[in-house]
Amino acid sequence: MKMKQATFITSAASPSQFIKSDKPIIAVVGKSNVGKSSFINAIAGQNKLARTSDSPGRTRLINYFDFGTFILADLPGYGYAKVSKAEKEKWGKTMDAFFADKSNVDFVISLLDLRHEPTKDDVVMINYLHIQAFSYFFVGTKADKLSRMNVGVRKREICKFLKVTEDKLIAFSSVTKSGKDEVRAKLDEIIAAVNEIKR
Ligand SMILES: Nc1nc2c(ncn2[C@@H]2O[C@H](COP(=O)(O)OP(=O)(O)OP(=O)(O)O)[C@@H](O)[C@H]2O)c(=O)[nH]1
Ligand SMILES: [Mg+2]
Repeated sequence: MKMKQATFITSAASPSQFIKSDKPIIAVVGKSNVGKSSFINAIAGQNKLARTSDSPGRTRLINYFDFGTFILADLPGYGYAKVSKAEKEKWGKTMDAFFADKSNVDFVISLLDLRHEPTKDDVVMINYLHIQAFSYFFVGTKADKLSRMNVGVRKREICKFLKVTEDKLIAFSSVTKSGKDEVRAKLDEIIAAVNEIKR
């Protein structure tokens, strides 16, 4: 994939600020701290495009990034216990509004921590995507924290747990950039498919 330098487009705090585009809009979802912003930076090959943080709940808005041939939307993470009830409700409403209108999103990348079994919140999110008939694939983050053998083991276990075939999950590390070529190849496929539909 030839890729121009990715750029920040805008942040959306509410539905009126969601963007529309002729380019495929690909949403990155996952629990707080799973590595969504780091993933976006790794794909862009830029360290400071999306803000990352050691403390979960950093990304509170939908942040959009233009990758030239497609747009990535960095969604606020779910499942962060220390967020207030009011804030959780606001998050839920924003997400519902985002996914309710198919012109907001063409494809979803669901990030899971490769080291662990998907959480209850992960399962809720994935079921939601499934029921709403979204197209998605999985990225297992923090692969650098596992041995090579365990990457394979965890990949198989998570796919079994989710009842999906292994081609649906790419093991990834924002630290070593392992899995980046695979993700880019997958993105190429998605972009071609979405453009076919959008045209
Ligand atoms: N070792 C390792 N650490 C990672 C990886 N990806 C992210 N991290 C670390 O995990 C923490 C959270 O990363 P973020 O990218 O900010 O996570 P996020 O999903 O955007 O979090 P929120 O915005 O809070 O929802 C940071 O300390 C990152 O450095 C990875 O592939 N390997
Ligand atoms: Mg983030």
